[in-house]
Amino acid sequence: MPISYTPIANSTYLDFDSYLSGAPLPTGAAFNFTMNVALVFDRAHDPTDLLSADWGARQQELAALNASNTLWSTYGAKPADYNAAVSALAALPTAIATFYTPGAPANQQYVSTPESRTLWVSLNQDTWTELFGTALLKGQDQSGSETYFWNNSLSLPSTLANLGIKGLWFDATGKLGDVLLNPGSGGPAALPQGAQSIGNSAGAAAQTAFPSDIAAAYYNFPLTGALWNPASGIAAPTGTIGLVEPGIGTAVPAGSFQTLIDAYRAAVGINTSAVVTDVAAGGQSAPSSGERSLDVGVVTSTNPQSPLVLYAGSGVDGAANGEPFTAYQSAFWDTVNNPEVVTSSFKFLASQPAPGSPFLFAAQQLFVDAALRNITVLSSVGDGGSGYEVGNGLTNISITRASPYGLVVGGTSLSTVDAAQNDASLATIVAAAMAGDQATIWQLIEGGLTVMPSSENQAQAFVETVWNRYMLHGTTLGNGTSQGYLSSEAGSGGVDFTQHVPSYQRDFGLTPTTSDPHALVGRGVPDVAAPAGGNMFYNVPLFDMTGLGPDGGTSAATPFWAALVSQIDAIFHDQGLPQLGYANDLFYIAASIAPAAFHDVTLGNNISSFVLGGTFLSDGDQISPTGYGYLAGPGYDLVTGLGSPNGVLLARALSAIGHSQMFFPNSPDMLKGDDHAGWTSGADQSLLFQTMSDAATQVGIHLGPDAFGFFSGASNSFAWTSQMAQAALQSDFDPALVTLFDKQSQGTVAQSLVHAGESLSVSLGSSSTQAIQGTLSNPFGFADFLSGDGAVRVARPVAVAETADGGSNETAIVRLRQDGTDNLSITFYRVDDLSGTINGLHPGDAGYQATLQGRAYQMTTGGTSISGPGYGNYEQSGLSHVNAGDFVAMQLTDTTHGAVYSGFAQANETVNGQHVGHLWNYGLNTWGWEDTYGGGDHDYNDLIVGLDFTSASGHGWLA
Ligand SMILES: [Ca+2]
Ligand SMILES: [Ca+2]
Ligand SMILES: [Ca+2]
Repeated sequence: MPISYTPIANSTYLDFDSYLSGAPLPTGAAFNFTMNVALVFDRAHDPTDLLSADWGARQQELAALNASNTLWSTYGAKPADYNAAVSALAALPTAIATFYTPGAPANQQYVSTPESRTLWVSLNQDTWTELFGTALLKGQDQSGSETYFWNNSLSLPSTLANLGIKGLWFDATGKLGDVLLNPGSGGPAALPQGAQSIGNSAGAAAQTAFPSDIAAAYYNFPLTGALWNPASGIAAPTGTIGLVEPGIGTAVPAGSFQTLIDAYRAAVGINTSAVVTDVAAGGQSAPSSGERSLDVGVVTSTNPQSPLVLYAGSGVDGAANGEPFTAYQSAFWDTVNNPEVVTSSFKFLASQPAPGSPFLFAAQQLFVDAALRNITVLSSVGDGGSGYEVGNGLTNISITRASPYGLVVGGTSLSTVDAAQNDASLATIVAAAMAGDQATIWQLIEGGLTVMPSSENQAQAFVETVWNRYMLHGTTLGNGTSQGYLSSEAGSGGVDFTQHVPSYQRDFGLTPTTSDPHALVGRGVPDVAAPAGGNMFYNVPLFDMTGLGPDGGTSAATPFWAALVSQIDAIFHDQGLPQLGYANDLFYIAASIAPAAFHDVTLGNNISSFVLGGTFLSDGDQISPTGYGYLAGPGYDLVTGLGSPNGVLLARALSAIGHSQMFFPNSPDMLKGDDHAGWTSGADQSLLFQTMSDAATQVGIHLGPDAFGFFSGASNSFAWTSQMAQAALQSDFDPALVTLFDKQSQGTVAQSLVHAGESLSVSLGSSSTQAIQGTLSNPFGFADFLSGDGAVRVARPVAVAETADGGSNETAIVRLRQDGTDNLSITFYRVDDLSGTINGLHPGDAGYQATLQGRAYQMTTGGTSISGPGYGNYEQSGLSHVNAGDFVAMQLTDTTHGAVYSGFAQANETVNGQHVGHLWNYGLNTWGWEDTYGGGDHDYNDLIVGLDFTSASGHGWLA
């Protein structure tokens, strides 16, 4: 009886890796082969609701599902369908064998289990045709390269098609290639001569350092010094990190991997052996591998305490091809070593599958498995610039690795003062910074600068730009072997238009759109970035794991971020939190409420789209540049994402968010609602209304049926921002940078009591506003209402003590930075509600002041108040005996002038009949004070105050 087939939608050969190509198929003929193929099943239940819950709820649900052993009966394949498929395959005229053995341990070479929804089968020229209804052919594509391909669509026998098989993948590395569009006459675009992007041309002055030194010196990783060094005896126990090393694993050309990695560690200054495991059931071959040397070198140098597991995937035995998909899969399903973090710089066999294709389904669902296994996956965005080395004239990214459940890492170039002074492309910015130009230095601070630029500090970080080494001389891109569009010299980045914008990017206010003529919207990548070369290289083992040498690429930036995530996991465990797992949303919340957690990269581009053929020469090939790509800029951009990390500030922000979501889900948010439904007040509370506008403007605040308005002058260009205030709360932030930006006036702040449930909206001039990131920041006590004319920050003047693990009798860390010359002192006290009431008395009432003193927190430095550190300076203290959910208010005393100011304006002096606000909110539990009677210069930075309710917990590694 002939087999009845059901076609698989979107499964032509071009759907596999050539979406939008429209090219003719290769031509060729049948041939003999053996290939292992993954049949990927649908899930028994859709995990979307689980994965779109907030992180805290997600972690609790995953823990409950694991405890009841129902995680995979819920979200794996339906076992009955899976087993029926095994039987149906065996019942075909030519029985098809699988890698699944019921009741036996999972096959380590090819993960084939109902839980993983994957059934690997071994096919040959006959069984392929029997299974898919069309032959696999071998031929040549239009460029003359050998490739396998098929005609028409793939089908499945109808007995199988109804069992939930939705995805397909192939262990056929290098055999199923993409097919490019006939290049036609696209381009050429006008390009500048010379370096295509700034900050990558220091040449011999480019720096090389051990990854651990880069982490400590430039990215403020939390576990450095004694917390890093195993010899100290107090180094933090960072968890297991999985490295995707397809087909390679721990095989080396000569010597033993253990001896070689330990020799590298010794060079770094690590006196213990690495704990290394390989998972290589299908064998591994022994080539030199730059990718592996980067992964191993960066991770083991930065996190010497982390056990490493290297995954060779299907390996090299039998018909295996070590396709990266198989190595990702064995990492995600390693229930023996259970890596918390998995990093990969290897792209899948296909990068450009069609939406709705079984190929994209297989790749996307693999990352969902990782999220459900509570693994954080770091994926490199790739090194091919905006064109991704695909000559279709468009911007491209690796669609198969742009999962919303993976953290995608882009590349930057970090220039020290020394490198910058030797990089002609940075001459203008160096000259301006050295001359003290405020605009330039302000921009550098947003990029992470912490020390006033000076020729005296040659090793100090100066500026971080996009990693892009493309170079044009006449019509020649590159120098023959490198620095052209086909030589992996720039961070990729762009838009995966096959999926919707992830909720965390939408909530951040992003609508990522391709810059090519298609202008398609989707998921933006990367999410984050780190150094990848240019003017800063990592000192790592050579390709054969011997010796030392400089290397880079997003393949270095990615394990660098993996090491940081692993450090944060160790801190989370120490504080009583689960590991981060899938946590992309937390990183976007952190960027919104704690912007100094990221170095914002604002300079450079990754433009490198092209078509094959034409009058330009790139790496020996004739091309025509088409000029589409992406620019770095303020905030999130499609080259460097949210930016590179300030590790400690990021860890503190994630800790605050993590504890808030896990232990304070019912703490009343400042506001309820969103821009679509409108906002209402989440509580009876006092709220600040802070105007931030380049021009003078009228502000309207609409509260329920009532409204009030006020006039605000323009904000000064360097009025302090959340980023500046939070950066300044680092002990090593240069006082000279603090005082350089003194006396920068803010706009007007008003303050009002608002009732729970009252609607709230803001207008600026004649414009309405939207709280673009309001859903992210509002749980942390503020929201910025924006229009084209500026913004009004609605914020609480009171901190809610969301303590670690919801604990009481805790210590809250207080960080202070002074940018006023008076002698100052600050008192923290507990109030009964968010309006500042104490025992029925309201701020400003007679007797309030005396009652307040009885509510003052004891400082860990003694007494119930703390003096300011002096002009430009920093100091740190703590509040003792803080209980979960305490409402913490503040009062400033200017002892020079004998004045006392409340965080509640109603208790303060009046000017023109209006009470003067002395407090300004700067994001996550951070405020600034204006110390002058009547408002003075309105710069609200005279004393910057940060409260941190979680960093003292555990060992206090973030304190
Ligand atoms: Ca940026
Ligand atoms: Ca002032
Ligand atoms: Ca000041």
